[in-house]
Amino acid sequence: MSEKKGERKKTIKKNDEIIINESSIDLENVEFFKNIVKKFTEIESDQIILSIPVWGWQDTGKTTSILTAGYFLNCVSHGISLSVVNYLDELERLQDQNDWMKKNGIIEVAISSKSIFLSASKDFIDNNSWPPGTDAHTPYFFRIDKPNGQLGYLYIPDIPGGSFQDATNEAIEVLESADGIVVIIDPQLYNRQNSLAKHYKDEIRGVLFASAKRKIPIAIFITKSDNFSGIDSAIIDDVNATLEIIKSSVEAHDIEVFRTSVIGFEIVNEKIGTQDEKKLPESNTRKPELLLKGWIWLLFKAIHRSIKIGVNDKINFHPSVSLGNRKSLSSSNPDIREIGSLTNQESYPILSIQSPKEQLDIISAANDGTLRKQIIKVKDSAISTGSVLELGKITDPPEDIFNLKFQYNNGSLIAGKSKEADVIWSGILGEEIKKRPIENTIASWNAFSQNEILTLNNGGKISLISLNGDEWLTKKFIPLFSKKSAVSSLRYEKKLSSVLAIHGTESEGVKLIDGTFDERLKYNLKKNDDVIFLHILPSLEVFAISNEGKLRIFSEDNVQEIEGANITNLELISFGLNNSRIAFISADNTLRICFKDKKGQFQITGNKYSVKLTGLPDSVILDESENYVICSFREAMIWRVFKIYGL
Ligand SMILES: Nc1nc2c(ncn2[C@@H]2O[C@H](COP(=O)(O)OP(=O)(O)OP(=O)(O)O)[C@@H](O)[C@H]2O)c(=O)[nH]1
Ligand SMILES: [Mg+2]
Repeated sequence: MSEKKGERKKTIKKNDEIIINESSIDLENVEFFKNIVKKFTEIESDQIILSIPVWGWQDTGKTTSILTAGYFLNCVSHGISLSVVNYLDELERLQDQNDWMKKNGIIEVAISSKSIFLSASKDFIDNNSWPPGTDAHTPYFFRIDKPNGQLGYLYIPDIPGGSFQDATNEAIEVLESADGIVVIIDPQLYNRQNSLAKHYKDEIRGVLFASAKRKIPIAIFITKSDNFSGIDSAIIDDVNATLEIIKSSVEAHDIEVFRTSVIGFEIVNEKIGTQDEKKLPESNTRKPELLLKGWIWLLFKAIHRSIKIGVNDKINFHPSVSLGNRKSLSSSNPDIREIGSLTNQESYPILSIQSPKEQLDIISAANDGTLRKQIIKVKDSAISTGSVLELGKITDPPEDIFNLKFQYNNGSLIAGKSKEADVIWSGILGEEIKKRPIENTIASWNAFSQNEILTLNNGGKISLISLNGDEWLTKKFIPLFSKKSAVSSLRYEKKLSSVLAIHGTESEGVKLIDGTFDERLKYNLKKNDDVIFLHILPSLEVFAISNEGKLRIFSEDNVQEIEGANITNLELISFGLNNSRIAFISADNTLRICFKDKKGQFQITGNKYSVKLTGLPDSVILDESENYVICSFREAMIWRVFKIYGL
């Protein structure tokens, strides 16, 4: 009994008094870190989801502060750790319970954030380089752990400083759904005596007042508080004193000022010697404790606030991560613009593979089957061509090589006709991509691994075929559908360990575990009989085209017909990696994008924001980041590169 009582005391109840007690922290205490570890350990709550934007002007230290917190916070020493979300099952469960999460595509945000954070950390932590200026909204989505378990999730929208300066819709939205805010202040800029500095100070006051009014905890970071920045400490003292005055006049229950640095005050110029000044000190010599303290304080306050008032149901995750420039971010109109072209091309793009930021890695093929990787660098909405690498050859290529469907899987390339295929080419990119017959003609296929393909034949049989020496052999099969149809699509969904298939008017799924078909799954889609093209998207909605060229998206309970999309050329449709966007050429020779708007509805770009092409391209490739489209014209030997803005 007595033990139970003790436990209850620790639990945070929805009672203001206890909460204020539990959430009070003494920032000056020498044992701050030790105490906070204990306090985080004691929190008991359901999974919490927080949204914490970092406000600041351009180049003041927003991205660096986020990357530092993401890497250095460690629950054993700080009470809290941030990590990428790798296992999505828990998040899926949360998403199932919350419609707003579904609408926002929280899973997609987690997936894209993982690769963004891991690659940014590589530069910032391992290579000691400062991050490039943020040129589009970048979602950071972390799992929050405390010493004895998972606490929940943290969304940090990193939007360009320019968006805050211009007060774009995006800036307004992230501020509106905040559970707490970091306000970054560049002491040098703040201290200047000119009209820009006056404007800067006015804006800071504005954001502090607005956040205080919304009663969210506010952490003010005076950034670059280190010797490395060369900012005089007297300036920092001055700025600190002014901010303390504002702080005491602001009526938020929680507001604190922190002098922060991603490097640490102790590291002085001498230490870095003659190194390139632009390089950061080695990550293991950095001491960002004060910055971490600011984050810890803010997260602790925001977590308690969230426990008290309940989960945030207004977070806007901005699922479509665009690379639009600062100007276009202020407009919410999706817009496609040409940013350059490549002339005298003897190869034509067939596929885009994952590439570093500001770069497109395009695999191209020539008529004779020669494969190449073409690097295209993108900077400030202009392109330049990088190196070209020969990557082996497709042996015995068909005449219509560009009409094949290509899939890239962990270094290997698989190709075949998208319909009625009786041969499949496969091999490691860089070596020979060999042609081999398959036992049955297939209606659709999907690479399952380097040497395995899932196929669906006209009769409705799903097979897992694998490469055995020089032959494709059926390993396992299951007759899933009873009617014959030549129009079908299948998709292996890793998260569900399942194959989902649509075959004419029928649809069904089946578990695929350890290479064996297991129980069947319901996958009831609305019936649609006049379709000539089907493609299952990762959301399990289906992108379909009717025999009259109408575009329809159908799901379990709905068929959405999208006005104005007349698609007659089925070869000129390109699905991005996440399939949150689809590029296509409509019958009027116009390059358009089909995308999901913030409400979760599919739309297409209208005439004004699409590109009318003079001739019909031979191929259309939406790049892997889904921000660029490449259209190639064989006769003219040209690739035209387009950028998608405003999504
Ligand atoms: N000395 C010092 N310099 C810093 C620190 N943080 C940032 N900087 C400098 O400020 C520059 C900009 O930092 P970012 O974090 O990229 O700035 P941002 O606010 O994200 O800028 P935008 O993305 O353009 O809006 C860095 O490249 C560094 O040169 C710091 O703690 N100490
Ligand atoms: Mg930035």
